[in-house]
Amino acid sequence: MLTALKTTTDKSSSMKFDSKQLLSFYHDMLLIRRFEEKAGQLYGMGLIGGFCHLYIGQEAVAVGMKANMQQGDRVITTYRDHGHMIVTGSDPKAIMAELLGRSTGSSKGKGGSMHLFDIERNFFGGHGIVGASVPIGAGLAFADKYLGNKAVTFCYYGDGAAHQGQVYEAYNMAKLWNLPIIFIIENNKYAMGTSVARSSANLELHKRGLGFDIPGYKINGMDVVEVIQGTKQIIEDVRNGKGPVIVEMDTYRYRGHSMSDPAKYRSKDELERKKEQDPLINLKNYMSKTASIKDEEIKKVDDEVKSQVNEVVEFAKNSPEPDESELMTDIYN
Ligand SMILES: Cc1ncc(C[n+]2csc(CCOP(=O)(O)OP(=O)(O)O)c2C)c(N)n1
Ligand SMILES: [Mg+2]
Repeated sequence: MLTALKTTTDKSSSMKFDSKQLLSFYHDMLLIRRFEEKAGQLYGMGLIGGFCHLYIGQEAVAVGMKANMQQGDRVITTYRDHGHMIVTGSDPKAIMAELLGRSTGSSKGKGGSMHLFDIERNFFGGHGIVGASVPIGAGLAFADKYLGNKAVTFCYYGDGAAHQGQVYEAYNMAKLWNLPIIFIIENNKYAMGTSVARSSANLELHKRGLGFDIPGYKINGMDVVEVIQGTKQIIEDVRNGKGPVIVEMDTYRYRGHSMSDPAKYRSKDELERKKEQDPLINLKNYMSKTASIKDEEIKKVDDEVKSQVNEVVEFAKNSPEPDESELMTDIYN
Protein backbone atom coordinates (compact mmCIF):
# COMPACT_ATOMS: atom_id res chain seq x y z
CA MET A 1 0.00 0.00 0.00
CA LEU A 2 1.35 3.44 -0.88
CA THR A 3 1.97 5.02 2.48
CA ALA A 4 2.39 8.68 1.66
CA LEU A 5 1.51 11.04 -1.11
CA LYS A 6 2.03 14.73 -1.24
CA THR A 7 0.99 16.92 -4.11
CA THR A 8 1.54 20.37 -2.68
CA THR A 9 3.19 21.92 0.31
CA ASP A 10 2.14 24.83 2.46
CA LYS A 11 4.71 27.60 2.12
CA SER A 12 3.47 29.45 5.17
CA SER A 13 4.01 26.46 7.44
CA SER A 14 7.03 24.93 9.15
CA MET A 15 10.38 26.40 8.09
CA LYS A 16 11.04 30.10 7.92
CA PHE A 17 14.05 31.55 6.17
CA ASP A 18 15.94 34.71 6.99
CA SER A 19 17.11 37.20 4.34
CA LYS A 20 20.61 35.75 4.26
CA GLN A 21 19.34 32.25 3.53
CA LEU A 22 16.91 33.43 0.86
CA LEU A 23 19.59 35.49 -0.85
CA SER A 24 21.93 32.52 -0.81
CA PHE A 25 19.28 30.31 -2.52
CA TYR A 26 18.85 33.09 -5.07
CA HIS A 27 22.60 33.36 -5.53
CA ASP A 28 23.01 29.64 -6.15
CA MET A 29 20.12 29.41 -8.60
CA LEU A 30 21.32 32.48 -10.47
CA LEU A 31 24.88 31.14 -10.60
CA ILE A 32 23.59 27.98 -12.28
CA ARG A 33 21.42 30.03 -14.69
CA ARG A 34 24.20 32.41 -15.75
CA PHE A 35 26.79 29.62 -15.92
CA GLU A 36 24.50 27.66 -18.23
CA GLU A 37 23.70 30.65 -20.42
CA LYS A 38 27.42 31.16 -20.91
CA ALA A 39 27.91 27.47 -21.65
CA GLY A 40 25.24 27.77 -24.35
CA GLN A 41 27.04 30.77 -25.88
CA LEU A 42 30.44 29.09 -25.76
CA TYR A 43 28.96 26.02 -27.42
CA GLY A 44 27.65 28.23 -30.21
CA MET A 45 31.14 29.68 -30.63
CA GLY A 46 32.60 26.21 -31.06
CA LEU A 47 34.49 26.28 -27.77
CA ILE A 48 32.58 23.32 -26.30
CA GLY A 49 32.45 20.08 -28.23
CA GLY A 50 30.28 16.96 -27.93
CA PHE A 51 27.11 16.96 -25.89
CA CYS A 52 25.98 19.70 -23.54
CA HIS A 53 22.65 19.46 -21.70
CA LEU A 54 21.48 22.62 -20.01
CA TYR A 55 19.59 22.66 -16.70
CA ILE A 56 17.94 26.07 -17.22
CA GLY A 57 14.46 26.05 -15.62
CA GLN A 58 15.26 23.26 -13.16
CA GLU A 59 17.55 25.20 -10.79
CA ALA A 60 15.15 25.16 -7.81
CA VAL A 61 15.45 21.37 -7.60
CA ALA A 62 19.23 21.17 -7.14
CA VAL A 63 19.39 24.22 -4.87
CA GLY A 64 16.35 23.23 -2.79
CA MET A 65 17.58 19.69 -2.21
CA LYS A 66 21.03 20.95 -1.27
CA ALA A 67 19.52 23.04 1.53
CA ASN A 68 18.52 19.87 3.40
CA MET A 69 21.74 17.95 2.80
CA GLN A 70 24.33 17.23 5.45
CA GLN A 71 28.07 16.75 5.33
CA GLY A 72 28.80 13.30 3.89
CA ASP A 73 25.59 13.00 1.84
CA ARG A 74 26.11 11.79 -1.70
CA VAL A 75 24.81 13.06 -5.00
CA ILE A 76 24.55 11.22 -8.30
CA THR A 77 22.80 12.40 -11.44
CA THR A 78 22.53 12.25 -15.20
CA TYR A 79 24.32 14.04 -18.03
CA ARG A 80 22.25 17.20 -17.13
CA ASP A 81 24.75 17.69 -14.37
CA HIS A 82 26.35 21.18 -14.31
CA GLY A 83 23.92 22.64 -11.76
CA HIS A 84 24.13 19.62 -9.46
CA MET A 85 27.91 19.79 -9.36
CA ILE A 86 27.88 23.55 -8.77
CA VAL A 87 25.67 23.21 -5.68
CA THR A 88 28.03 20.68 -4.11
CA GLY A 89 30.44 23.61 -3.78
CA SER A 90 32.74 22.31 -6.51
CA ASP A 91 34.69 25.08 -8.24
CA PRO A 92 32.68 26.43 -11.21
CA LYS A 93 35.98 27.30 -12.91
CA ALA A 94 36.96 23.62 -13.02
CA ILE A 95 33.47 22.74 -14.30
CA MET A 96 33.59 25.28 -17.13
CA ALA A 97 37.16 24.25 -17.97
CA GLU A 98 35.92 20.66 -18.20
CA LEU A 99 33.21 21.71 -20.64
CA LEU A 100 35.87 23.39 -22.77
CA GLY A 101 38.11 20.31 -22.64
CA ARG A 102 40.92 22.05 -20.76
CA SER A 103 43.52 20.41 -18.51
CA THR A 104 42.34 22.44 -15.50
CA GLY A 105 38.89 20.81 -15.80
CA SER A 106 37.46 18.62 -13.06
CA SER A 107 38.19 15.50 -15.15
CA LYS A 108 41.35 17.00 -16.68
CA GLY A 109 39.36 18.03 -19.73
CA LYS A 110 38.81 14.46 -20.82
CA GLY A 111 35.26 13.84 -19.60
CA GLY A 112 33.39 16.87 -20.85
CA SER A 113 29.94 18.07 -19.91
CA MET A 114 28.36 14.66 -19.27
CA HIS A 115 31.15 13.27 -17.11
CA LEU A 116 31.60 15.70 -14.26
CA PHE A 117 32.85 14.20 -11.00
CA ASP A 118 34.10 15.49 -7.67
CA ILE A 119 34.88 12.75 -5.21
CA GLU A 120 35.95 15.18 -2.46
CA ARG A 121 32.47 16.67 -2.45
CA ASN A 122 30.73 13.31 -2.77
CA PHE A 123 29.52 14.10 -6.27
CA PHE A 124 29.46 10.83 -8.19
CA GLY A 125 28.64 12.09 -11.70
CA GLY A 126 27.45 12.81 -14.43
CA HIS A 127 26.18 9.61 -16.26
CA GLY A 128 25.41 9.43 -19.97
CA ILE A 129 23.48 6.16 -19.83
CA VAL A 130 19.83 6.92 -19.18
CA GLY A 131 18.76 5.34 -15.86
CA ALA A 132 22.30 4.37 -14.82
CA SER A 133 22.43 6.82 -11.93
CA VAL A 134 19.71 4.77 -10.18
CA PRO A 135 21.42 1.39 -9.58
CA ILE A 136 24.76 3.12 -9.02
CA GLY A 137 23.05 5.42 -6.50
CA ALA A 138 21.57 2.35 -4.77
CA GLY A 139 25.10 0.98 -4.58
CA LEU A 140 26.33 4.15 -2.89
CA ALA A 141 23.51 3.93 -0.36
CA PHE A 142 24.24 0.24 0.20
CA ALA A 143 27.88 1.10 1.00
CA ASP A 144 26.78 3.70 3.55
CA LYS A 145 24.41 1.29 5.23
CA TYR A 146 27.04 -1.46 5.25
CA LEU A 147 29.67 0.86 6.72
CA GLY A 148 27.27 2.34 9.26
CA ASN A 149 27.48 5.88 7.87
CA LYS A 150 24.54 8.22 8.50
CA ALA A 151 24.69 9.61 4.95
CA VAL A 152 21.79 9.86 2.51
CA THR A 153 22.23 9.36 -1.24
CA PHE A 154 20.43 11.90 -3.42
CA CYS A 155 19.86 10.05 -6.68
CA TYR A 156 18.54 12.10 -9.62
CA TYR A 157 17.13 10.93 -12.95
CA GLY A 158 14.62 12.06 -15.54
CA ASP A 159 11.03 11.25 -16.45
CA GLY A 160 12.30 9.25 -19.44
CA ALA A 161 14.70 7.30 -17.25
CA ALA A 162 11.83 6.50 -14.86
CA HIS A 163 10.63 3.87 -17.39
CA GLN A 164 13.93 1.99 -17.43
CA GLY A 165 14.08 -1.64 -16.27
CA GLN A 166 17.20 -1.11 -14.17
CA VAL A 167 15.31 1.53 -12.15
CA TYR A 168 12.84 -1.12 -10.91
CA GLU A 169 15.56 -3.61 -10.08
CA ALA A 170 17.19 -0.88 -7.98
CA TYR A 171 13.84 0.02 -6.31
CA ASN A 172 13.42 -3.60 -5.28
CA MET A 173 16.86 -3.91 -3.73
CA ALA A 174 16.68 -0.49 -2.12
CA LYS A 175 13.49 -1.43 -0.28
CA LEU A 176 14.61 -4.98 0.44
CA TRP A 177 17.68 -3.65 2.23
CA ASN A 178 16.03 -0.44 3.45
CA LEU A 179 18.73 1.71 1.90
CA PRO A 180 19.19 5.41 2.81
CA ILE A 181 18.38 6.76 -0.64
CA ILE A 182 16.06 9.39 -2.03
CA PHE A 183 15.13 8.75 -5.64
CA ILE A 184 14.48 12.13 -7.25
CA ILE A 185 12.71 12.13 -10.59
CA GLU A 186 13.23 15.48 -12.31
CA ASN A 187 10.07 15.39 -14.39
CA ASN A 188 10.82 18.13 -16.92
CA LYS A 189 8.06 16.71 -19.16
CA TYR A 190 10.28 15.52 -22.00
CA ALA A 191 12.74 12.76 -22.78
CA MET A 192 14.55 14.26 -25.76
CA GLY A 193 11.55 15.02 -28.03
CA THR A 194 9.07 12.61 -26.41
CA SER A 195 6.63 14.06 -23.95
CA VAL A 196 5.99 12.23 -20.70
CA ALA A 197 2.32 12.03 -21.68
CA ARG A 198 3.18 10.10 -24.86
CA SER A 199 5.47 7.63 -23.15
CA SER A 200 3.89 6.92 -19.75
CA ALA A 201 1.13 4.36 -19.10
CA ASN A 202 0.61 6.19 -15.81
CA LEU A 203 1.69 9.79 -15.40
CA GLU A 204 2.13 9.67 -11.63
CA LEU A 205 5.80 8.77 -11.64
CA HIS A 206 6.08 9.17 -7.87
CA LYS A 207 3.75 6.16 -7.50
CA ARG A 208 6.11 3.90 -9.38
CA GLY A 209 7.46 2.45 -6.14
CA LEU A 210 3.99 1.18 -5.16
CA GLY A 211 4.79 -2.45 -5.88
CA PHE A 212 7.85 -2.23 -3.65
CA ASP A 213 6.20 -0.36 -0.78
CA ILE A 214 8.31 2.72 -1.43
CA PRO A 215 6.42 5.91 -0.54
CA GLY A 216 6.16 8.57 -3.22
CA TYR A 217 5.73 12.34 -3.15
CA LYS A 218 5.20 14.99 -5.78
CA ILE A 219 6.59 18.45 -5.22
CA ASN A 220 6.54 21.71 -7.17
CA GLY A 221 10.10 21.78 -8.48
CA MET A 222 9.72 25.34 -9.83
CA ASP A 223 9.70 26.80 -6.34
CA VAL A 224 12.80 26.50 -4.20
CA VAL A 225 10.91 27.25 -0.98
CA GLU A 226 8.44 24.44 -1.68
CA VAL A 227 11.28 22.07 -2.54
CA ILE A 228 13.05 22.78 0.76
CA GLN A 229 9.96 22.71 2.94
CA GLY A 230 8.37 19.78 1.16
CA THR A 231 11.39 17.50 1.41
CA LYS A 232 12.75 18.32 4.87
CA GLN A 233 10.81 15.64 6.76
CA ILE A 234 11.14 13.15 3.92
CA ILE A 235 14.93 13.44 4.02
CA GLU A 236 15.01 13.23 7.81
CA ASP A 237 13.01 10.01 7.66
CA VAL A 238 15.42 8.50 5.15
CA ARG A 239 18.35 9.58 7.35
CA ASN A 240 16.70 7.96 10.35
CA GLY A 241 16.50 4.57 8.71
CA LYS A 242 12.94 4.50 7.39
CA GLY A 243 14.13 3.35 3.97
CA PRO A 244 13.97 4.68 0.42
CA VAL A 245 11.50 7.23 -0.95
CA ILE A 246 10.65 8.57 -4.39
CA VAL A 247 10.19 12.29 -4.91
CA GLU A 248 8.87 13.49 -8.25
CA MET A 249 9.85 17.06 -8.96
CA ASP A 250 7.39 18.84 -11.20
CA THR A 251 9.75 20.92 -13.30
CA TYR A 252 10.45 22.06 -16.86
CA ARG A 253 13.44 22.57 -19.10
CA TYR A 254 13.40 25.79 -21.08
CA ARG A 255 16.17 24.92 -23.51
CA GLY A 256 16.40 22.02 -25.93
CA HIS A 257 17.36 18.52 -24.85
CA SER A 258 20.96 19.06 -25.89
CA MET A 259 22.42 21.75 -28.10
CA SER A 260 20.97 20.78 -31.48
CA ASP A 261 17.26 20.55 -30.77
CA PRO A 262 14.74 22.42 -32.94
CA ALA A 263 12.12 21.74 -30.20
CA LYS A 264 9.30 21.11 -32.67
CA TYR A 265 7.64 18.80 -30.17
CA ARG A 266 6.29 21.66 -28.05
CA SER A 267 4.50 24.91 -28.78
CA LYS A 268 5.87 28.39 -28.12
CA ASP A 269 2.78 28.99 -26.00
CA GLU A 270 3.62 26.09 -23.72
CA LEU A 271 7.15 27.38 -23.25
CA GLU A 272 5.94 30.92 -22.52
CA ARG A 273 3.39 29.65 -19.99
CA LYS A 274 6.06 27.64 -18.20
CA LYS A 275 8.40 30.61 -18.14
CA GLU A 276 5.82 32.42 -16.06
CA GLN A 277 6.63 29.91 -13.30
CA ASP A 278 10.36 30.61 -13.54
CA PRO A 279 12.01 29.57 -10.27
CA LEU A 280 14.08 32.77 -10.13
CA ILE A 281 11.00 34.98 -10.53
CA ASN A 282 9.13 32.87 -7.97
CA LEU A 283 11.87 33.40 -5.43
CA LYS A 284 12.25 37.11 -6.19
CA ASN A 285 8.51 37.57 -5.56
CA TYR A 286 8.73 35.58 -2.35
CA MET A 287 11.75 37.57 -1.18
CA SER A 288 10.13 40.96 -1.72
CA LYS A 289 6.67 40.01 -0.42
CA THR A 290 7.50 37.72 2.49
CA ALA A 291 10.94 38.85 3.62
CA SER A 292 10.84 42.49 2.45
CA ILE A 293 14.18 42.10 0.71
CA LYS A 294 14.96 45.22 -1.26
CA ASP A 295 15.68 45.37 -4.99
CA GLU A 296 19.17 46.73 -4.27
CA GLU A 297 20.09 43.62 -2.29
CA ILE A 298 18.94 41.41 -5.16
CA LYS A 299 20.82 43.58 -7.66
CA LYS A 300 23.99 43.16 -5.59
CA VAL A 301 23.73 39.39 -5.98
CA ASP A 302 23.05 39.79 -9.73
CA ASP A 303 26.27 41.81 -10.10
CA GLU A 304 28.34 39.40 -8.01
CA VAL A 305 27.18 36.41 -10.04
CA LYS A 306 27.77 38.22 -13.31
CA SER A 307 31.38 39.00 -12.48
CA GLN A 308 31.97 35.51 -11.02
CA VAL A 309 30.75 33.87 -14.22
CA ASN A 310 32.90 36.19 -16.34
CA GLU A 311 35.93 35.11 -14.31
CA VAL A 312 34.93 31.47 -14.70
CA VAL A 313 34.79 31.84 -18.49
CA GLU A 314 38.12 33.69 -18.65
CA PHE A 315 39.77 31.00 -16.55
CA ALA A 316 38.45 28.23 -18.78
CA LYS A 317 39.34 29.99 -22.04
CA ASN A 318 42.87 30.76 -20.84
CA SER A 319 43.56 27.23 -19.61
CA PRO A 320 45.65 24.92 -21.80
CA GLU A 321 44.31 21.82 -23.49
CA PRO A 322 45.56 18.51 -22.04
CA ASP A 323 49.07 17.58 -23.06
CA GLU A 324 49.48 14.88 -25.71
CA SER A 325 51.07 12.66 -23.06
CA GLU A 326 47.63 12.54 -21.35
CA LEU A 327 46.03 10.86 -24.36
CA MET A 328 46.14 7.34 -22.96
CA THR A 329 45.92 8.08 -19.22
CA ASP A 330 42.77 7.82 -17.03
CA ILE A 331 40.99 5.60 -19.56
CA TYR A 332 39.87 1.96 -19.65
CA ASN A 333 41.86 -0.02 -22.20
C1 LIG B 1 20.24 3.61 -22.13
C2 LIG B 1 20.11 4.84 -22.99
N1 LIG B 1 19.12 4.90 -23.91
C3 LIG B 1 18.99 6.01 -24.68
C4 LIG B 1 19.86 7.06 -24.56
C5 LIG B 1 19.68 8.32 -25.41
N2 LIG B 1 19.09 9.38 -24.58
C6 LIG B 1 19.89 10.33 -24.04
S1 LIG B 1 19.03 11.39 -23.10
C7 LIG B 1 17.57 10.63 -23.41
C8 LIG B 1 16.30 11.15 -22.82
C9 LIG B 1 16.20 11.00 -21.34
O1 LIG B 1 15.18 11.83 -20.83
P1 LIG B 1 14.92 12.07 -19.31
O2 LIG B 1 15.22 10.82 -18.54
O3 LIG B 1 13.56 12.62 -19.17
O4 LIG B 1 16.02 13.14 -18.86
P2 LIG B 1 16.19 14.66 -19.33
O5 LIG B 1 17.08 14.65 -20.54
O6 LIG B 1 14.85 15.22 -19.60
O7 LIG B 1 16.88 15.34 -18.20
C10 LIG B 1 17.77 9.54 -24.25
C11 LIG B 1 16.70 8.65 -24.73
C12 LIG B 1 20.89 6.96 -23.60
N3 LIG B 1 21.77 7.93 -23.40
N4 LIG B 1 20.98 5.84 -22.81
MG1 LIG C 1 12.98 14.59 -18.97
